[in-house]
Amino acid sequence: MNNLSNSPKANGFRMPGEHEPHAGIWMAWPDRADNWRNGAKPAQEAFIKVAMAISKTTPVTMIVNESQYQNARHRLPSDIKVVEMSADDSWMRDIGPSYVTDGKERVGIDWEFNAWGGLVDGLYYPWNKDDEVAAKICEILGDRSCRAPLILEGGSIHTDGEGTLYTTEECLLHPSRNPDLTKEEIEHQLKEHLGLEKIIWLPSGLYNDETNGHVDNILHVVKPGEVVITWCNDEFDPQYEISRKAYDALCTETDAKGRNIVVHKLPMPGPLFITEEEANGIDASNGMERTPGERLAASYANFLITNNQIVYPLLDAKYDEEARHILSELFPGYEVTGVKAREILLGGGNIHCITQQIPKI
Ligand code: KQY
Repeated sequence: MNNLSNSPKANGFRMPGEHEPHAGIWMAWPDRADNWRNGAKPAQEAFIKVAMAISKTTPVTMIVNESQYQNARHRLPSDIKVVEMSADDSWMRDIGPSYVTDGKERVGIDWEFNAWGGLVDGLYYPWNKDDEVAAKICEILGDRSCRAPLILEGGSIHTDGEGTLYTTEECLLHPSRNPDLTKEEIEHQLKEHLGLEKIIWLPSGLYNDETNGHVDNILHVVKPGEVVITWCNDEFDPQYEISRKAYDALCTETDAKGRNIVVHKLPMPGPLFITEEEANGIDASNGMERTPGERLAASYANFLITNNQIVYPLLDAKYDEEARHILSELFPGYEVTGVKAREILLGGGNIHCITQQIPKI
């Protein structure tokens, strides 16, 4: 499958939307002390709560480094599978496979991973264990995998399952990802690997997002032709312009099926900032700076859709209920589960970033 003349698209494969049925969700146990405060113990509690919420509707598998295997196995409920597998950190959305299917078979697309920027502005080095995770998961599941010649993280794309992909120029055109490829060449790789017809580009992701603006922190596909984005009403906030430009880009586009895109809005939590106590609990490192007072890239759009359930981050008591209400209206008949997620946010992402779905075929 690695030769593009024999691409997944040419073979009738497409990437399903997240709203389509899932066979399982994979996660990775956090343990890096230079990303997760206090030896990652508070983050581990948050990951357990996320896994338990998901497992109400979907089987969960947690990969864990050897040194943490016993701890994870004892602390996670027995219905959550724990698999020892090496990883450099715990962002399964970005290191796991992006699955495509032809209705008979599932194939995992295995992107090249460079820790959100490699030696240009990556967040840690080395990242080789993370880079091997997607192929290992496919092998465990008995699925073929296809190594794609593109540096890309799963959180930098959202698909609708009907030929449309949403992404940001800030991330995919960043010099730290694929500087030798043109925008058209990147589009070609995406279309051929994921079975797409159209790419919709937002200019940027959320303000101060250390992933170089992953789309999953500002937008989520609700269903084909409908998305929800993080909105900001304060014209003095840097997020104000970013959200407006995203809205304008979406409203002036049609999707792969020629539909006008319906755009819903979620409130922006906060703004939220890292406290001195939180920053002091994180080991110093070269890539990930954690300074007291730094703005956190907080967004309710960073939720997971899985088998008639929405698992969304609780981030700010002032807006958590409003976010729940909006998500309940957007997903009628779905269970909407909020999980306290500040500890995940402190690591640089949220619930969507730490999960990866395996589609049902
Ligand atoms: O998908 C993501 N948002 C990953 C964030 C990585 C942050 C590493 N500190």
